[in-house]
Amino acid sequence: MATATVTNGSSGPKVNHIGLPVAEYRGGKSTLCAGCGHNAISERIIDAMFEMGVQPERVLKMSGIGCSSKSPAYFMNRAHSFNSVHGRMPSVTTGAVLANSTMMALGISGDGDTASIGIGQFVHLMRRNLPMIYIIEDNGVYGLTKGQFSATADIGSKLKTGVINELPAIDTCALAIQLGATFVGRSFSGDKKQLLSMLKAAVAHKGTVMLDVISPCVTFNDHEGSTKSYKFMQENDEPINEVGFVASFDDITVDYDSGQVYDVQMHDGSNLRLRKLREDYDPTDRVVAVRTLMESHANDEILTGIFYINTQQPTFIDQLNLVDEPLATLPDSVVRPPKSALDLLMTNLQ
Ligand SMILES: Cc1ncc(C[n+]2csc(CCOP(=O)(O)OP(=O)(O)O)c2C)c(N)n1
Ligand code: SF4
Ligand SMILES: [Mg+2]
Repeated sequence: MATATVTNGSSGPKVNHIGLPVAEYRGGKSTLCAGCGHNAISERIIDAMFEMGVQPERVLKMSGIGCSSKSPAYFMNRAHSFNSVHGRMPSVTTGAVLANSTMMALGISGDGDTASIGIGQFVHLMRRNLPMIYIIEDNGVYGLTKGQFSATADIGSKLKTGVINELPAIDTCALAIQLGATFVGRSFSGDKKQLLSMLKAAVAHKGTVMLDVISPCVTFNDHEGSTKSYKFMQENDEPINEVGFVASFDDITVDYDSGQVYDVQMHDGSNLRLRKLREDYDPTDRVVAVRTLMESHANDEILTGIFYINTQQPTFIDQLNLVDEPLATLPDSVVRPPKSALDLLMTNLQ
């Protein structure tokens, strides 16, 4: 795997290709429980942004409400941050990206924030292919409000109190693919290598990236009978492909057996290499992706990897044909209709 780091002289810290050390990508000290999967995801985001050489000030960290939605405070202090209302991160992010589409939006949500209260906003966001990275830190419970089942909890899974979930889970990946997201995958907070590669590829993608990351809640959902625990994931995680990523500024050649790899050219010149672990799986075919996910539920498998990718779909910004200059920085003289235009409008309404 390529790393984008070079040393800053003989004694200085390693810096990335824009000259920043990893310390510039860190955030505040986490107040989440020790061992919470969300902390591991923050660490991987720091690594991915550092290795990709993303300018921190160009990033919008967006979130809703929940332990997961608090985690943007624990990475990238130099980025802009907006902690919105429970389940409303999609609409706030849509507004922010429309106001300035030159920024990179990174939305952090929880399974409750997304699949329970926020499901209406989520489905409309996925239809639009808004350029953003949407991460669900998925622990199957409402961690912040003491561990009630969320809508991603698997049928038959058990709460600490012994309560059994009798409702089928919403598969946010299948839903996102069906609705139009153009880069969809699932990972596990405990799988450093897979998650880092997926996040780096996500940075390179132009369109909506939706990553559901299983992220165990050590306080309320890490016991026997849970399907979102560390033990369950370690035993049941079934990667569908091996995710390799070579950034455009890395000069690394990797040999693979021909026929074993899906090579995806990303917009920024990076290369995403998906080594097939299932003979017939085509990550560019939506129907295959949704069917595979549906079948995995019937077989009690927890599939991870990149399920679907489409680099050809126009983004919401392309569809709206927005001017290149961010709307947020256009002067009033351009965005405000003059009195004569308003008068004409009023006349036409009479
Ligand atoms: C409008 C509204 N309804 C309910 C709540 C209470 N509440 C806060 S966080 C939360 C659930 C969080 O669960 P999730 O998004 O899965 O995040 P986690 O804490 O598990 O990371 C709820 C129901 C709220 N803050 N606002
Ligand atoms: S309650 Fe659960 S989700 Fe919240 S910080 Fe603790 S371990 Fe993480
Ligand atoms: Mg949760």
